[in-house]
Amino acid sequence: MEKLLRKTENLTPVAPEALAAYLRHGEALLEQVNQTLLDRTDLPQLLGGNPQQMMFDNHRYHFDFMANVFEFQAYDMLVRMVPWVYRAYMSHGFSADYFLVELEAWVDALRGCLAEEAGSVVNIYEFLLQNHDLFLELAKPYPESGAQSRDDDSDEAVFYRHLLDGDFKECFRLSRNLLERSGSLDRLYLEIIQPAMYRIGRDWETGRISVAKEHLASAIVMRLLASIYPLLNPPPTLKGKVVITAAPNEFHEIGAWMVANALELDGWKTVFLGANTPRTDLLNLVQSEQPKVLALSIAMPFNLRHVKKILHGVKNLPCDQRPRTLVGGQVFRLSDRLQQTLGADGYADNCAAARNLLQQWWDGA
Ligand code: B12
Repeated sequence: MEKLLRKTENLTPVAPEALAAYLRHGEALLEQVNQTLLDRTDLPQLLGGNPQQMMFDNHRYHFDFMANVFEFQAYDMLVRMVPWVYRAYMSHGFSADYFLVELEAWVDALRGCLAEEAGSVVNIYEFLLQNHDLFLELAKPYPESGAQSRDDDSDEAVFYRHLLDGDFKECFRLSRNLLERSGSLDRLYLEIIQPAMYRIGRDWETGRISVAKEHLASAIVMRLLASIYPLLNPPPTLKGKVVITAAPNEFHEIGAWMVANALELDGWKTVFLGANTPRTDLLNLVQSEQPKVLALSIAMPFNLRHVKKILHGVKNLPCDQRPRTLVGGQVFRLSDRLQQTLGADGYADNCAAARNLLQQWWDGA
């Protein structure tokens, strides 16, 4: 990975006009790439027997992702994501050659649709093609974790196995016991539920569990977040109001929900909106609720551009209605550039760090 990260230092930024052309021609590019793949007689082998829809979805995700890479010039995010893409799709049967064929199809489509603006964009695709073998190397499957085995009797491993079994009652029992013993919601969230959900994600990524099993685990965790929290008797509101939401098109809401619960327990008045809140509605709500802080959660790189627009909208609000902005979520672990480029007032890596940062803001306010 270090080698690839160093190589990205020589990549030239994609000019704003080239990004605009890429976005303008998006549908034509996608149609051409899809058609090139559909014309191949070896397509069933390239897709490993998967439905063509999976390939169409991949091309659209790819396009949205690359637009964000170009906008934020986040080539570190690019090289950290590509091994994930290779691993996830190959675990589900796609062949390694699929990526070479697909990337070549993008280069042809870009040269055809973007004409002279294509240069800097094509360079990035050529970088991906030249480094295919390194990406393949980095996409090797994860080693077995051992948490599936009954030998590992740590709370986190036991919780994870109950999640895999779809056993809400056992997950609840374990969580309540742990809270009674430690009295710490941070411990339950950060040492038990969060790592167990990261494992569930890797299991889905590597094809060990189905989408249905992953949904079951998410549903259990959401039932837990709703049912365990009231046991802690939330205190009266002593501090300001915080609006917390996942970004537009962001369906990962569990992390933001943890942040909301942790802040509410710390005396903040929280307005938690859940997943996928549209930008205009969110900005209207900020104006009517007038919170001290707007907190945004982002897991998927393709949602960064939406957040940039929201932050821009907040900056344009009249001074007396402008909340401080806080961002967090897994996307920030993919690139060092994002926090700075997005320009939010703060970032926190988890719910405990969010609480500490807001306390500093409250004390300083
Ligand atoms: C559950 C889940 C889903 C569920 C979400 C259900 C729900 N109601 O939330 C569903 C099925 C909707 C889903 C969909 C998808 N998912 Co998903 N999902 C997950 C999974 C397994 C768990 C997420 C989770 O709850 N984690 C636990 C929480 C507690 O952790 P967290 O989000 O990091 O939050 C903590 C911190 O980041 C931070 N934080 C979070 N938000 C905020 C906000 C602020 C303001 C602050 C300060 C801090 C903060 O504090 C939190 C608590 O400490 C993850 C695996 C993983 N690694 O998390 C994959 C994962 C995130 N998903 C993934 C993918 C690819 C997808 C899909 C694209 C799949 C698909 N092909 O459709 C879609 C994308 C949909 C979309 N547009 O958003 C990938 C992302 C890969 C990547 N690097 O980009 C992951 C990593 C799985 C994997 N290993 O491959 N997913």
